[in-house]
Amino acid sequence: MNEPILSEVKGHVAIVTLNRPDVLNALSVELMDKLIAVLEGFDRDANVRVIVLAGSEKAFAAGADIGDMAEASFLDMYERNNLARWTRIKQVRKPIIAAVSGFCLGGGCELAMHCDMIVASESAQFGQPEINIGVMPGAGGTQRLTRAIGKFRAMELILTGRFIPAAEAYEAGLVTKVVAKEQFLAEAIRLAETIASKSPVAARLAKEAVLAVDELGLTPGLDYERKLFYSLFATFDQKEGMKAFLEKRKPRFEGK
Ligand code: DAK
Repeated sequence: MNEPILSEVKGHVAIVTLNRPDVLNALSVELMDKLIAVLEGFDRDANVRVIVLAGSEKAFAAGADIGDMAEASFLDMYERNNLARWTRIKQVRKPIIAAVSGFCLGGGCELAMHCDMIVASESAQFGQPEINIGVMPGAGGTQRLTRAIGKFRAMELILTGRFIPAAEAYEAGLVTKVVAKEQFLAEAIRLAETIASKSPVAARLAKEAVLAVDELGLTPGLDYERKLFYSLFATFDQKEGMKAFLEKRKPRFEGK
């Protein structure tokens, strides 16, 4: 009942759910540790090809647990080394789709931005309201939000703490798609199933190449992409995918 992370596997899709409804899924240390363990477990599980990370209809997550931080000193925060936890989420190699409804704020928004796609319900609200409690984003919000929506919009959200509705987040480029409130989880799972029907090894390498855009300039990025592309010719899935096309049948990808 009090388990902060729930998970299940349907076919090749793992569904991970944040479960602290009383506090709008505030990201406690315990929740984060369990979330990382579950994500890393699915990353190793050969049957799982795509992960959906969801909250509830009311909240994806309203941020880090303020109760955990309110009395912390500089040294407490430094010693906790929370950033190492977030780095482990960044290192998950399988595609992760955030299924977002309701509040998606602070660390919650940063968690959604660690995912590879965001499916939002029309009732979702995004924001980095840390400024309202005397701090600023600490898990990548200044960097990832700015990359997603540009300096001038990110600056306004981060400096005012304003929440934006799903439609505005979509228009700004933060969100993959917006769907009716009743549909957000089903739609995220549908998208995951579509991706899971492709070659899982090609999907993982494509994710790696897209994420490299944040680290590399254009020429090294193109070189990196080309090397990953060539490496796929060592896989069964490339042979199967191209053969199936020529034989006018559906491919049977095996992830090898
Ligand atoms: N932490 C703890 N409890 C929270 C919470 C949070 N972030 N957000 C909501 N709650 C709790 C409320 O205290 C309340 O608990 P009870 O009073 O019922 O015991 C319950 O959830 C329901 O909330 P409200 O009564 O406030 O509900 P409303 O609908 O009136 O308002 C709200 C919803 C989302 C607008 C409001 O709850 C709110 O403003 N929440 C705080 C949002 C926020 O400031 N988020 C940013 C937190 S700071 C780091 C990485 C990341 C971070 C920090 C460090 N490192 C790598 C070092 C991230 C920091 C943050 O996210």
